[in-house]
Amino acid sequence: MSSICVHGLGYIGLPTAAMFANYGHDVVGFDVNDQLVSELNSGEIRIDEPGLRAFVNQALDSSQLTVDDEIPSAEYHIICVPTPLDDETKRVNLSAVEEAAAGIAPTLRTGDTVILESTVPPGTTVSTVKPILERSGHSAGEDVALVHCPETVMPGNIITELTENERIIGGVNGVSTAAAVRLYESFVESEIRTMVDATTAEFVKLIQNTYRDANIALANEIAKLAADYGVDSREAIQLANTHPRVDIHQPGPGVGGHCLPIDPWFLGHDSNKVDLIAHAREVNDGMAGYIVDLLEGALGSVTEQKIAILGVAYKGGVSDTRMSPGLHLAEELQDRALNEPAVEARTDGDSPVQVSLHDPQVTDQTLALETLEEAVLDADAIVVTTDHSEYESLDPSSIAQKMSGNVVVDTRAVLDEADWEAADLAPIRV
Ligand code: SAJ
Repeated sequence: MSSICVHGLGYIGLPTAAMFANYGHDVVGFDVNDQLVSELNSGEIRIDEPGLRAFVNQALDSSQLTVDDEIPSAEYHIICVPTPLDDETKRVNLSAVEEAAAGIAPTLRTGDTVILESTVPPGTTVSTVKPILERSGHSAGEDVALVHCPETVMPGNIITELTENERIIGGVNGVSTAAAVRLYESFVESEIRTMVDATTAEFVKLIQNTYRDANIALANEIAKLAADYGVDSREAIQLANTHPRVDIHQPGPGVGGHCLPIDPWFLGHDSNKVDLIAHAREVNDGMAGYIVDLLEGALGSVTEQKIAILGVAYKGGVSDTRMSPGLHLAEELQDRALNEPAVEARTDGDSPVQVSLHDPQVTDQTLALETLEEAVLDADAIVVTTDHSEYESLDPSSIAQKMSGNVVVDTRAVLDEADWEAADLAPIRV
């Protein structure tokens, strides 16, 4: 068993720290946020993830996991801090990674291993983390080990995927890679794949999410084309996917979460070869505008209308609203209505479109979410933007009674078309 310090106790760091602790390692979870540290020390878990509360409490109760606001010496340091994208420049902000490496450097002893799990542009482990660690006088790849081991877990299924997913590990040298493999072998049940170097591991992680983003962009473009030809895009994609070498993803209201909308930008960070990948990002971000076009086609204009958005979680079954397509659509509706010439001339300051938000899983108090009844009451149109299972069983006739219009856009194909048609609310599908 090893001593481990996990840096950053968020979506990835906290379950990772608890996992190593529950497998018998001595783990210290470190975070720069004092408030978070004291919450965790009293057993409070902010992150809403199935099974996480009990899993972390098990680790804390056994004292295999302790949470601290100071960095201890440890045989393994695992960096799981955020690497946000600057929206304007589309470049990564590595300050949390730099700060973590600078905090680790003075604690390093010969034989220790530093593992970067945060998603980063190719080359970051070697060009950013390595020189900061080497301020300690140690040399990465000689007397201390340094690797990139990206996380690959899906929010909503993190604890299971931590053990069941394959891992990729790339060290600055073979000794580094072997040191990390020994550690992850303690709980990973799948294959651990070793890469020739850290940059390859960084690159592989990014092309996985970029593949998914570009594939969804293709599905979204297919959906728009299918509408022009009067073809059902979902049925067409399902039939196309019966071919053994075709795997087209599902169209929708755009792509949310903290990975797919960001990682393609990291891939092109220090290269000018990005072309289709950037365009795919635009296609996915442009879906909100396409949905407003559909609404305008059905309503004439969105100005002075009430639109109910059902779903602000970025995908079904989670309460996470990061980069939410539903919230993006709400902004797009306001922008489109504000740009109507008649509205531009208005001076009363009232919002030209009324947007109500509903989500059965999101608890964020800052979002002014309404009950389903309130959200759809007197609505001219409703748009389903998240594939929550709760939406599959909505009762169209009771919704029809509350709405004042009859426009329904189902961007996730969750509504039963025949039932909704029978209630005179034939859904427009994306
Ligand atoms: N989406 C579609 N159509 C699809 C599939 C997804 O529109 O066919 C949308 C979702 O609704 C959501 C967005 O894409 O808005 C992203 O959801 P997701 O389920 O594709 O992925 P994430 O962001 O929850 O997690 C991804 C996963 N990466 C891959 O599957 C390659 C996960 O394994 C990674 O660990 C995670 O990114 C990450 O942390 O990088």
